[in-house]
Order: sequence, then structure tokens, then C-alpha cells
Amino acid sequence: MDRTFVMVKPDGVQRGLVGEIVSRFEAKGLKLAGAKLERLPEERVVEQYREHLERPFFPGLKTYIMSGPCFLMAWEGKGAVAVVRRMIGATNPAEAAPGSIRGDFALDIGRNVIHASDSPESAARELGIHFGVGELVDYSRIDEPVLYE
Ligand code: DGI
Repeated sequence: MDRTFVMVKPDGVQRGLVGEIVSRFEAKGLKLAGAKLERLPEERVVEQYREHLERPFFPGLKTYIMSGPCFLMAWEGKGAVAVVRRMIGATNPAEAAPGSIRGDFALDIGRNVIHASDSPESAARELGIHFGVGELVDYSRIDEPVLYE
């Protein structure tokens, strides 16, 4: 099964959106394979966003991500990476579709509530940055036999 890395950013945690966000992924049928609330050290923020290191917004992004705890998750299911990206919506919440998490809960690209991996390769890389092998658990959802063809 496909796995993806998802992170509620400090604005989402501080606004009390963790439960709502977890509920959406659970209701979709995805399986929670790992989760933790954590203040990210600088090295992991830099590693997470390494493709943006030279961008003008990077210093502000780093300060924001380190400003409070993030809620880190691994979600598993058929096509999980693409499914979750659609559920979180466009990077700029002003353009994110209503019904998506960014579309429903955010206004500003610099405070867009949530991160999710954008490809299977990114998912593997990002899960490796944030979770140890023993932190991801294997079990079955009781509804799996009716969730899948
Ligand atoms: O994968 P995404 O989070 O949807 O988007 P991304 O990988 O292009 O950018 C990572 C984060 O960097 C994004 O969630 C918010 C921030 N960001 C991207 N472009 C801008 C930006 N922040 C500001 N302030 N301005 C930008 O143009």
C-alpha cells in the first residue's frame, strides 16, 4: 500500500484543527500508520524544504514551521500520495478548492495549515526524515474488506 507524509503546521495545531484534519483522512478510508506532535529542529526543516533553500520566502517559512509544534503523520492507502494532495488543495489557499483543507481553513500562502508529500519519491524521503522505522506501525482497519474492490 502507498504511504504518504502529512504534517499539520503550527498554525493548524494552534487553531485546533488537528482533530478535524485527522477525521477527514480517516473518513476517506486512509489508515493512520504513524503520528506525533513535535517541535521540529532546524536541520529537519531544512531537509524537508531543501528544494526551497534559495527562495526569498524560505527564512520566513523556516521561522513559521519552527514557531510551535507540528503534528506529523504517516497515512496509508491506495494512491495515498495523490489522494491526500487533492484533499489538502492548492498551495495558495486563496486558490484552493472549497472542500479541500486549505480551501476550507486558510487564506494566506504563508499560513496554509498543512503539508503533504507531492510524489511517492518525496513521501519516502520525507517519512525517512521524520519517522524512525519502529515509529510506523502495521495493522488492519476493520473496514478494509469493504473499502477496496
Ligand atoms: O507542497 P506545497 O506545500 O503545496 O508547496 P511548495 O512545496 O511549493 O511550497 C512549500 C511551502 O512553502 C508552501 O506550503 C508555502 C511556502 N511557499 C511556497 N511558495 C510561497 C510560499 N510562502 C510564501 N510566503 N510565498 C510563496 O510564494
